[in-house]
Amino acid sequence: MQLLHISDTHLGKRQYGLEERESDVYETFSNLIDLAIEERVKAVIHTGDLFDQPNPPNNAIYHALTEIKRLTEKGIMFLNIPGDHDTPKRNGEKYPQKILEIAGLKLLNDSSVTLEDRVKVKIIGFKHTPTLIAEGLKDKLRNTKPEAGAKNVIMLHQGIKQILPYAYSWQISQGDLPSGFDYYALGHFHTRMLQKFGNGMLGIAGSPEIIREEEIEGYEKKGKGAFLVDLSKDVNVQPINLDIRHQEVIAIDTDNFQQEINKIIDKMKSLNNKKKPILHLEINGKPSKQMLEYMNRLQSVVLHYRIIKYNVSETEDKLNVKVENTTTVNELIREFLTKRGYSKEDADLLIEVINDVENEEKVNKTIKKIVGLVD
Ligand SMILES: [Mn+2]
Repeated sequence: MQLLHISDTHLGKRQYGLEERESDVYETFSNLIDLAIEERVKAVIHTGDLFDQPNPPNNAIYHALTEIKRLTEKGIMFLNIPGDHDTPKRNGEKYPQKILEIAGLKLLNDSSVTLEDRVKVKIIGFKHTPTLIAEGLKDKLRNTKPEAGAKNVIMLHQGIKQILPYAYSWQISQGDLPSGFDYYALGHFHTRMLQKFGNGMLGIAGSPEIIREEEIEGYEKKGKGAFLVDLSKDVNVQPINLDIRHQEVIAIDTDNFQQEINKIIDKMKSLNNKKKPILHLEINGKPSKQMLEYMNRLQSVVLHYRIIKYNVSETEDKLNVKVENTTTVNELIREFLTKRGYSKEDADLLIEVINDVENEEKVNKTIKKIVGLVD
């Protein structure tokens, strides 16, 4: 018997406010459903954060319903546990998954299901439990035993101390996991991981899309996608990669920025991806307005680029500005800025920003004027 382990699909997520990114997330989910149908798995097990929010946008509900219906019509079950993202914040409010139960989704909310063909597989799933009440979950786990004569799978959406050892980011330790299970299906961590655990395997399926910039390193090393879990004999887990929109972190040195930007443009063209990539840029050196303008050329080869870090070298940044008794602060700033290459008009606008720093609305308007969004 085969299961497809997926997780953290975050349907409804619109990264960087881009409609294309919301569509990417739906497309990737459809690709996972295709994969489950192609591999003729018995069930898809989804370990939480199916949706990005407990009150997902209509588009997200529509896509989830369509895809789960497509799956269940082929006789494949969709088992899911609630993650932290799809847990309602209001008392008495339903999980959004409840809507999908109409299309055949089965929500394992501290409950289990048994599947049978040539082997019998018992799957137990626990809802995400926040750190403050983790003791309750630990009690439940202590009372959870594998069923004799069956293959046993446990589904959890929790931070595990040994995997992410930062304060407040974990709720349980590896030692809290009940022993004797064949497959430990974990959600919550977005970077994939697969390891032996007792006599079984522990798999963190990760998010199939790059939901956060920190996931890029893991995506480059391990890819993104799903785990195909075969329980016919001993547990056998095979990672399957999906072709997703490429994202990359690139450092640019401001000394040769024109050449560096051209190099990036060539590289992005040579990747030959179906979808234009997203770039996260680190700027080393002294950024200038001209450079930021030149950077705009990237727009022809990427869907989106963003500057994540400036490593500014300050030592060579001193300019001589003459100060006389009658010199005002504004005049000092204007002289400094014009020596840095700003036009008198831009310098005046920047002085306006400095003087109006308390008035956010006015500052925003002026900044838009500076970057040429309005006149
Ligand atoms: Mn998540």
